[in-house]
Amino acid sequence: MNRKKELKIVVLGSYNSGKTTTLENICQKKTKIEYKGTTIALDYGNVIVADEKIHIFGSPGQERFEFMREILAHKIDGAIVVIDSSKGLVESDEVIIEKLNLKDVPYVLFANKQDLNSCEIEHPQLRPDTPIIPTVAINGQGVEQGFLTLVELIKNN
Ligand SMILES: Nc1nc2c(ncn2[C@@H]2O[C@H](COP(=O)(O)OP(=O)(O)OP(=O)(O)O)[C@@H](O)[C@H]2O)c(=O)[nH]1
Ligand SMILES: [Mg+2]
Repeated sequence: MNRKKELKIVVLGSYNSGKTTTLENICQKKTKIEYKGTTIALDYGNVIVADEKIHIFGSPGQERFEFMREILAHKIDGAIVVIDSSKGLVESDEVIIEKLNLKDVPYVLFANKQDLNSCEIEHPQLRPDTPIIPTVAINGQGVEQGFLTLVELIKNN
């Protein structure tokens, strides 16, 4: 059977950076599992781009759900790392970036919460060609364009 490959993308990043809000902007169909406003298991949504289905999993940011991030990041085609620009790159973001580099997974960085005061985003492990996309997930600014940048990156990988 000639079945098209479907892509799997995961949304990673530190606690409260805006991962769930970002996923809600990308996907027409979505669901989330939260307790008191924080993701406790995962978010899931999908979207069709150029006739191709893309599955998107949003990870929980809390440290106690590290095991869930490992499960969700299994066999991914690409990743969005959502950073809270008012805090900059925090330690858990650095761990995520190092793991993505090791696995050689294409990824983009969403420098989210651009409506707040932003810090500089720099880290020696960050590949110099990493797309850094300024976003405001609460109103969708930059999100779709950033997502399509990642899809393009995956296609050219
Ligand atoms: N000002 C501002 N607030 C935002 C932005 N994006 C998200 N938020 C807010 O930040 C808070 C956390 O957003 P979530 O999308 O739940 O963040 P998360 O990364 O999924 O959080 P966890 O699942 O707990 O790690 C919410 O109150 C959002 O409304 C943004 O671009 N600007
Ligand atoms: Mg969340």
